[in-house]
Amino acid sequence: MSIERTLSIVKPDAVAKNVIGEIYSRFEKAGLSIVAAKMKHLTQEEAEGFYAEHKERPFFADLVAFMTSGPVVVQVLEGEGAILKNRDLMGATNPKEAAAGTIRADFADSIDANAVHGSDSAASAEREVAYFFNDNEICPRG
Ligand code: IDP
Repeated sequence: MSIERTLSIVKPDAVAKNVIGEIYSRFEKAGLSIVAAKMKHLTQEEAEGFYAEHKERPFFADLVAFMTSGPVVVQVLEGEGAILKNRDLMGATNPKEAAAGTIRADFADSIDANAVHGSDSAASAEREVAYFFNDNEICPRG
């Protein structure tokens, strides 16, 4: 396994529940480092662009409405096998199907409001990190 970077988002439901720190703690305890972070309230255009691959899906409008409903925290996680490790920490998309102890099992209420986003492949991670961060905003651990 090699050192990877992945894009993570603490979604509006988790920000509203005041569990940013608890979610960050899970990343760090799993050996992932937060190497870039920002809080922002996504615009309609930013959310639509980020989820462009889902444009034709029936849930697209709801997804964009949810992601723009309040502030999010966007971060780059770095570490050994970071992409898969973060997906394992998150749990299944639908929290009802998420394994016990995962972020979505513990903090998500529904498939719409499911607490976190994480890149699902190396190609997605590269696109998604670049979507939110310039190279000079990323502070790798040396
Ligand atoms: P992921 O976030 O686990 O990678 P994706 O399939 O990439 O899941 O879907 C992106 C987001 O779209 C999900 O996190 C969820 O919020 C939303 N979503 C996915 N499938 C559905 C659905 O069937 N109904 C409503 N929302 C959905």
